[in-house]
Amino acid sequence: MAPRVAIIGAGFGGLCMAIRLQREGITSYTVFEKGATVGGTWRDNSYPGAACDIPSHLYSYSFERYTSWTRRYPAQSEILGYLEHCADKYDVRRKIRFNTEVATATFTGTAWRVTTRDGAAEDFDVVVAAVGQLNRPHLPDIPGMSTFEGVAFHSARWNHDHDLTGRDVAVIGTGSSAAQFIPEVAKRARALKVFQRTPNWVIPKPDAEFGPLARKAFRYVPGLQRAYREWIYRYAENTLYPALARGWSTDLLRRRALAHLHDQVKDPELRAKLTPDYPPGCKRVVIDSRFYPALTRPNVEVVTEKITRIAPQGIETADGRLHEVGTIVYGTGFRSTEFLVPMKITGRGGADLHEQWRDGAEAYLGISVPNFPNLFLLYGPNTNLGHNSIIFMIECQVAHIMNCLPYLAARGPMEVRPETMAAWTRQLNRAMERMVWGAGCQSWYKTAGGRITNNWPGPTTLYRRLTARPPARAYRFG
Ligand code: N01
Repeated sequence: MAPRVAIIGAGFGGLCMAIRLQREGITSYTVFEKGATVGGTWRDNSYPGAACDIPSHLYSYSFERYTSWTRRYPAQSEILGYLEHCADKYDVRRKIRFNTEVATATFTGTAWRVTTRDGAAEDFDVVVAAVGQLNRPHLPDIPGMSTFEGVAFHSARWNHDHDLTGRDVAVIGTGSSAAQFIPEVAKRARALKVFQRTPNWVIPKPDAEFGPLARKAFRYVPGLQRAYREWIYRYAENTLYPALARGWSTDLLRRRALAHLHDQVKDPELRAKLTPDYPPGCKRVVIDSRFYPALTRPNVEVVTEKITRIAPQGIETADGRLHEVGTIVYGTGFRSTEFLVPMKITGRGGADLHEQWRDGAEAYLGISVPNFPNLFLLYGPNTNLGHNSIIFMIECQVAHIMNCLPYLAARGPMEVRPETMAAWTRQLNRAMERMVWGAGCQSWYKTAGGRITNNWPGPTTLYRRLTARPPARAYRFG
């Protein structure tokens, strides 16, 4: 009998899992989705200018080539359209329970009992958690935040009812999200103050619309889409990855970013503010061509003084200035190291997943956790990338889980062996040593204790090989 599978989340990961099951004829699955539509982070991040900085043809499933991409880098609305298209084409939408948030998952010895916030409970053989790494907004802990008398919101919960036209606006944060919405806010606001704590390395995003000829070619020339996708993938793997591994292209990346800064920012004082003092790639490189020009507009000021307090009228900085604004947008990122929070996941013998992960989340292949049989993670610990498409990683993970299903169906619940997990962690730590992420910067890749729990330190080709290995030796059964 086919296993009963609970999938948590209907973003890129959850949909990929559902589609693979559906295509293999396994229909005994349910997708739990807390929101009202598919899309996950691409549904939640609807801020003006939201787009992907990975090219459309690579930021999509390998099995679902799409002829509707209108540009090299997809806008958020296009990605959502793509995911809606996939949900319909593969007929998985009817298996999704929308507005249904999973509260707990408990291993009973033979099955997983999944309960939802509305109190309903149901048993499954397998749980696939596909909630992503960037699903919970991080709001900073700045004194006085609650006293602010204007309108404040986080970039992932954009207040579309609040028109910014003619207003005095502050943006806190200058990561990849802020870099995308700052140009849009700058166009509308009377005055915009950008509070930058740490400058980022920024490289250009060579975006362009596909002309009618290119779109026709992608539609009708056999193999063109596949070849184009392969080319982008290889390019990222062979030029960007070595920069993150402190290899041959490190200096190239630095020079590219500095040249971009010099081209777009002529004022030496502003340029100095925007020049990072840590190696490129240590924090996620921002890929954007519109960010710097927005910062040079006459109505925009980049503030680098430390924020000391939020006052009713605005933001106070360490130099004693009060920056009066009526709107604060928090572009302050996500609670990225708190995997699977706020769900309570209880494994064999009452093991609590978050207790087990108190020093940082870890999972074999980023997928399986000792003491948690038949629980699989998509986009789990140490599977994020700084250089290539996360959809590639998700497809590797789904393939691994699909390989596991016949084993657990035949031999009972499967759980990664403790010695496999220990060897995995050792290898990961060794590989991590050469990566640039440890080079003295703070980033969302790390826990407060400095452990890198989010990123995959190898080439993605290696990850594909490792996840494709037959699972029997790594797991124990029953
Ligand atoms: O978040 P971030 P993000 N006081 O964590 C600042 C993905 N993404 O939403 O650097 C002052 O990168 C913080 O400062 P610092 C992508 O992977 C993908 O922008 O910590 N400032 C930083 O500037 C990306 O990396 C796409 O010193 C404070 C900012 O807030 C990830 O999402 C598009 C502060 C947070 O930056 C997250 O990006 C967009 C404080 N107390 C995003 N606390 C694609 O195109 C935080 N900050 C695929």
